[in-house]
Amino acid sequence: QAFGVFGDPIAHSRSPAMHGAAFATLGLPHRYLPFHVVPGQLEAAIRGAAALGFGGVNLTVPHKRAALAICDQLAPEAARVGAVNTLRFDPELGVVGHNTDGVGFVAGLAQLPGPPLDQLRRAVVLGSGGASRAIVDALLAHAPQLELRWVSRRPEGLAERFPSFADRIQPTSWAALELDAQLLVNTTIVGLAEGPADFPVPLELDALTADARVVDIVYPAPEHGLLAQARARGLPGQDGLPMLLWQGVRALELWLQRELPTTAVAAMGRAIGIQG
Ligand code: SKM
Repeated sequence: QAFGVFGDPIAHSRSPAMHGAAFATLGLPHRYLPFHVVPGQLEAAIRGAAALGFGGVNLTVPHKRAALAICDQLAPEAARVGAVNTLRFDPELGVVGHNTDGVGFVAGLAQLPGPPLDQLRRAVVLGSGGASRAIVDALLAHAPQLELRWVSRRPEGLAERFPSFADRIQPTSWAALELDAQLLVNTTIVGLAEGPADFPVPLELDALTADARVVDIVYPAPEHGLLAQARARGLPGQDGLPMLLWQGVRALELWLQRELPTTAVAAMGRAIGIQG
């Protein structure tokens, strides 16, 4: 069976190597290919893949929102987040849209030492773009005690995006940012040397708690960026590769309708240069 990833651009994607490694380990004859799909062709590409008997596809930038309207059914998290990164072509249900970015983030985070999610009380998420919405949703869904500070240049209306979690979201401007938290997640270009002038770089990480973790989903993370600062303070940190790995694992589990063995997860991690 065929699988793939649609994006524009797409040449940089590590998903083909990652999923290919899983199929090899599982002894499956499936194929996973990258496809350059421009926005105007998204619907035709999805219908075409379904007609050709693909099992499913991943969607990456810039297709995750546009795909919502093309899906026949949406999984609850995809509807909440307002974005789809995994399509499953189901003979009865049609095109089913899922979002595995959030659960992928949470699974990656669990690999870093620190308090378990159900004990997490305070987190800061920098940025309000597509990736951050999936992360905010998954964190609030998995960490019932969590109060989350969501930092954006335009914080107005952020909490209302998640009616079921609105009372646990504190929309915050960059100017009012306070970092007394157990988890700092960066989904912006903060830390990149060429970031815009109004981004506060470097951030002052001193206020993070002693058990705090830092995740910078930009990858490869810049040498002088947040992860380097975290490392200098002895705090555990990770870049975006664990999230990439685990969103792929969860997508593949949806397509194959079974849990992946650790050998397959490890092979997928090796294919992108990390430990799974
Ligand atoms: O959500 C993922 C997507 O499933 C695949 C991907 C990639 O291949 O680079 C990146 C993320 O957007």
